[in-house]
Amino acid sequence: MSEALSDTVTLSIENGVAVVLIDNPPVNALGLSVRQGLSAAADRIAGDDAIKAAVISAKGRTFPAGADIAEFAIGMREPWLPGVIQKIESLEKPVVAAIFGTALGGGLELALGCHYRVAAMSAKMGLPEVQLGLLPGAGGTQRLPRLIGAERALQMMATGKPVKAPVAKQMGLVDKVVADDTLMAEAAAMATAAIAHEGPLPRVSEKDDVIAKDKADAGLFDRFVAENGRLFRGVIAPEQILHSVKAAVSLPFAEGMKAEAENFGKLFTSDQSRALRHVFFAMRETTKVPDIAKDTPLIDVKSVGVIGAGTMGGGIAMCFANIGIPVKIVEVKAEALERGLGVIRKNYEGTAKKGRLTAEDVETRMGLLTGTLDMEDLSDVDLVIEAVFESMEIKEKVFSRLDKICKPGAIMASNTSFLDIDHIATFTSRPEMVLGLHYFSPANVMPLLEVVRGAKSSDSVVATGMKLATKIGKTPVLARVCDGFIANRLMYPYMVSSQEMLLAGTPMQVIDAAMRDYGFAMGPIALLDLIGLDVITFPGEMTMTGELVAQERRGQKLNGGFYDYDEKRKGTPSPAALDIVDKVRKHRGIAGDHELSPEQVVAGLLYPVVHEGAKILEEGIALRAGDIDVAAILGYNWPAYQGGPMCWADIHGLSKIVAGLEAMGLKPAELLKNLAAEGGSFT
Ligand code: 3H9
Repeated sequence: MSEALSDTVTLSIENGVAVVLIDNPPVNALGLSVRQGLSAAADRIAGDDAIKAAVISAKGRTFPAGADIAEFAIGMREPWLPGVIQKIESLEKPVVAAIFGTALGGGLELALGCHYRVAAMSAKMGLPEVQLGLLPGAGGTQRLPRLIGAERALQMMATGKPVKAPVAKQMGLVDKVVADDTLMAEAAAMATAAIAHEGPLPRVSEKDDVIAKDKADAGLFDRFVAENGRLFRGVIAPEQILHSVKAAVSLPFAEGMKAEAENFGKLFTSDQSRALRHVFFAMRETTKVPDIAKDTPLIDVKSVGVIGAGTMGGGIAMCFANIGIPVKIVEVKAEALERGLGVIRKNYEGTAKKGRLTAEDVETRMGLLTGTLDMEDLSDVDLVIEAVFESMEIKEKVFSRLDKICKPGAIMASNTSFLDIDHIATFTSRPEMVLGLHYFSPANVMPLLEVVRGAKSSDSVVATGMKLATKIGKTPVLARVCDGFIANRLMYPYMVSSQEMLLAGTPMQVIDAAMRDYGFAMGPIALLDLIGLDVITFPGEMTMTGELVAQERRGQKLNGGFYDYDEKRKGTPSPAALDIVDKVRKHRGIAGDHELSPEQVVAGLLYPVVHEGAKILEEGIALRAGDIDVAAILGYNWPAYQGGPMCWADIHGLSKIVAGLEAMGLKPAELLKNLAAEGGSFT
């Protein structure tokens, strides 16, 4: 008989062993009622003589995957998790954690508070709090080093990467790893065996043999920082994790816990954590389309056709071959087809060289790709994705032919990055089957897929597009039709403003450094060089990119661009480009003496992005501000710890942005102005 201790925790007793089960779907997060239930369980275990030992585990798919992140925003109530875990560890009867699924964050900390840990073979364990801009705040920074040593603990906490059960066993993180289907029986047996065990219970907080070595190693922390510099760049949580682990090594447990709580508090209220928590939920929300019913029938996509074997087409084809779906690739000329297939093979072989694919995988995937010069061969595929040259005339030719070739029920998609999907749909007799699937280059790598919903696209077609995106490992963001959809439209003003700023007198390296300091991997001018100067067209009759291209400088791919590049791809401002900057200034009558500070650069480049984002929302192109943030983060490497443009705007201050835009001579979007006026926010 099991007894409910709270809405989400039950206890049953079998042969003197109390089995405490958490049942809080979907991931058994440690919300208020779970903490209440666990606290009550500890009281019961302590006070009931019929109970000699206990097992803590969960129902459903996983041992708790952490604190309830949703609760952070609404304010947490007692009992707090660190106290609950302490109460369990202090029990005088043995408690075993039976771990399966993903024991993450507070979930793993709960397991660390138990006296013994047994894990299912398929389980994973980790402390991913850093990815939310936090640190493990329920004793994790104090107990983990005592168990596996400070260095490994730092590694796990600063990267947030989980380890698999066998590795956890090797590290000493768990006592035993067992076959998945025997977990509960093994845990009960372990608890029963522990009843007979004499001497004090093994409490991690009382262990000091492992960290004794760390205490003696004076250079440990400096070494960790020196070897892992990139983990600390821009973000504040790793530093606080480091301080907390230092406390674990140098202070008694209780004092270390105080230090951990203090450091957790600093992060909890930080802008970075607010931003990263927003991103966590935004990433998971993009698949939700409010006006499409959950039970909308999906179209079964068992085969795909891709038109165009260029860089885009090839990358798109790989996405499907990677998950075992056969792809027919159509080209006009045999050489282009051969070249395209050759590039794909080289790509796969490169991955195999890095050890991430076997030679057999390469052949299996290549075996799923068939090249053809005849579009008629697409008569039996379930989905066609067109990735040909961006010209409406060519799209017309392709889609009107596809309309004749494709079987009824086949989806016809375009990978266009700016052309009107609704217009493309008119080239067919079945506009409801047409949508945009906009990949980012390289298509097999970039995690974003914009699913573009035409005015007539059917719900089934849209729902299938969204589902398919997750199947091929992408995060879909739904967009309505407009020039540039979400990510490219959003970032165009950023690129344009960077050109204007350079002409007005801020040196390119100052612009780029300001945006690197903000958190981008590279600034906008260097980014242009990387994308290629012939890819984006800027307004004005004489543009710097136009002049550079006229000199055969197309960026990193050809002769350098704004920068000259050495063999290590390190760029220095090019004298040729500086001449062109001068030439364009003269032509346009710009003095070029207006140099901005780094803060002004950030404002000058990002305020126009926020303005554009507000228009994208206003026009209903994106469903939510969070979708825009996800598109910027996944499509343009916007630093996640800044939350994406809309969340950043909320944190930065909407009124400040409105005033800044007006000072730049721009009329802020209505939505932005209204939100600023009423003290509202995008996210
Ligand atoms: C922490 O523990 C702090 C402590 O150290 C200190 C406290 C004092 N809370 O990802 P999925 C939801 S910080 C609330 O799609 P999967 C998620 O939003 C926490 N909700 O599934 C989604 O909802 P919906 C440290 C959560 O199978 C649904 O569950 N822990 C939480 O691809 C399914 O999620 C972490 O950071 C949560 N903790 O992946 C772990 N977790 O269906 C965060 C998930 O409405 N979680 N949800 O969209 C994960 O990494 C993945 O969710 C997991 C499952 C691997 C568990």
